[in-house]
Amino acid sequence: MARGKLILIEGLDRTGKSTQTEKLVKSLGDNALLVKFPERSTQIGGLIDQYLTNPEFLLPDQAIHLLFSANRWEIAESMKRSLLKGQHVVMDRYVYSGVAYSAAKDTKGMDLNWCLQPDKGLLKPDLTLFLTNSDSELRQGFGEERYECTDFQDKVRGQFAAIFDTLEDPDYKSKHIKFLDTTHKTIEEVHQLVRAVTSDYIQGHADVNEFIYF
Ligand code: FDM
Ligand code: MG
Repeated sequence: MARGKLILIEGLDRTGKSTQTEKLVKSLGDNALLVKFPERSTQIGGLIDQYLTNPEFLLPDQAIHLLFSANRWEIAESMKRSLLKGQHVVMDRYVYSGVAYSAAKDTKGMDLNWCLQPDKGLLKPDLTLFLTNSDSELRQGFGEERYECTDFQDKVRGQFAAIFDTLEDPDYKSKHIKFLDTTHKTIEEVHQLVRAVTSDYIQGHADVNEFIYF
C-alpha cells in the first residue's frame, strides 16, 4: 500500500496557517490527520506552553530550543505509523519554525546550523507550503504570547529567508517547497490554492514510497 504524504504549512504568526491546515485536512477527508507543533498536550508540550504563556517561566534559549525539538521527536514514531498506514499527515509548523524562531534570538552560538542539529533524523516533509502575507493590518493585533510582537516577527522573517536561501538543499527546495503569497486573498481563495498544489503533489507522487529525512 502507498504511504501517505507528510505535508507542512509554515509561516510567520497570523499568516493563516491554522485555518488553512484545518481546511486542508477536512478537504482530504477521512484519510488525513492534523498535527500541530508545538503539541501542547504532552509532558514536554506542557513545559513549552508554560514558557510561551507565562513571562515569569524562564528557561535558557538552548533549553527551550531542545524542548521544541524533543516535542517533535515525541510524536515522530506515531506520525510515521500513520503515514505507513496510508494516512496523509498535515502539520501546522515543524522544523523550520523551530530553527527560525530560535535563531532569531541572536543568542551566541545558536546559528542556523546549531539550531537544526537536534532535528536531524526527523522525517522531512514531502511538501511544504510556506505562506507569506504583507497585508499591513497583520502587523498589528498579535496575541499575548512570547514572540508575538512586530520586532521579533521581523527577525523571524529574516531567519526563514536565510533557511530557504542558504541552509536548505536547493534541489530539495525546488521539488518540495512552494511559497504562497496570500496578500489580499480571502481564506477561501487561499484554501483553493493550497488544495490545488497539494492534490497535484499527491497525484504526481503517488508511487513514491521512500521517506526523506532531515
Ligand atoms: N515555535 C514553534 C518555536 O519557537 N519553535 C518551534 O519549534 C515551534 C514548533 O512557538 F511563536 C514558536 C512559534 C510560535 C509559538 O506556536 C507557538 P503557535 O503555532 O502560535 O501555537
Ligand atoms: Mg501563536
